[in-house]
Amino acid sequence: MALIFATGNRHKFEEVSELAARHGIELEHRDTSYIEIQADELEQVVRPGVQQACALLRQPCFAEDAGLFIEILRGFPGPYSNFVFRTLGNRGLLKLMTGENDRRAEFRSAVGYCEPGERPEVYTGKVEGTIALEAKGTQGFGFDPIFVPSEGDGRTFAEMSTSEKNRFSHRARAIEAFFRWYKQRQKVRG
Ligand code: ITT
Repeated sequence: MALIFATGNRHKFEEVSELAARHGIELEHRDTSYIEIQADELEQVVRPGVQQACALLRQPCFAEDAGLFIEILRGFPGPYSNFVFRTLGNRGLLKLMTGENDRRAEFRSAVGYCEPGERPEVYTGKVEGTIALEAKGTQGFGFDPIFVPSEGDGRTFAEMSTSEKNRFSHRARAIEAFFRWYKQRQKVRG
């Protein structure tokens, strides 16, 4: 049976599909809109979100909540990344960072899996990096053009292919942890 990924973001689905294929997991996309609550931690956002998606679908599914946390801005935009991307965008964030030498930031991801009537299971991942001086690259989505991962070669996420981004990304790390647990459980259940 295919594993359902509840997300409205097709880029996320594309990234996760590649990881799923490596694990031999068949993925199904459902654009289930669920209400995202306001909270400081992504785990607190994804837990009720995936529970809601699961209740709507009446099937096991997973969801993911991600955000960009900028050190000098005390973690902004963090859990408000979606709204900030739609309003300020990359240009607005770069403007906020003008003249700033401390450009450290990290992407975080929280993946929640839920089965009907059960409490969600949550896995997290993160990647450290810096906010670039200017936007570069056309691949990926969201803040990818302004984020340079520390473990990379100086390119932004938007200058990388999906499989390159998956080598370091917050999402790939959280998803890998989740898939390992999920496969183990499937094995135990037979
Ligand atoms: P869902 O339907 O899965 O919730 P979303 O686009 O609303 O999709 P999130 O709330 O998890 O996703 O993410 C908030 C925003 O953070 C997202 O819209 C992007 O602008 C940004 N973001 C998250 N992950 C990113 C990534 O890997 N690269 C660049 N930007 C990212």
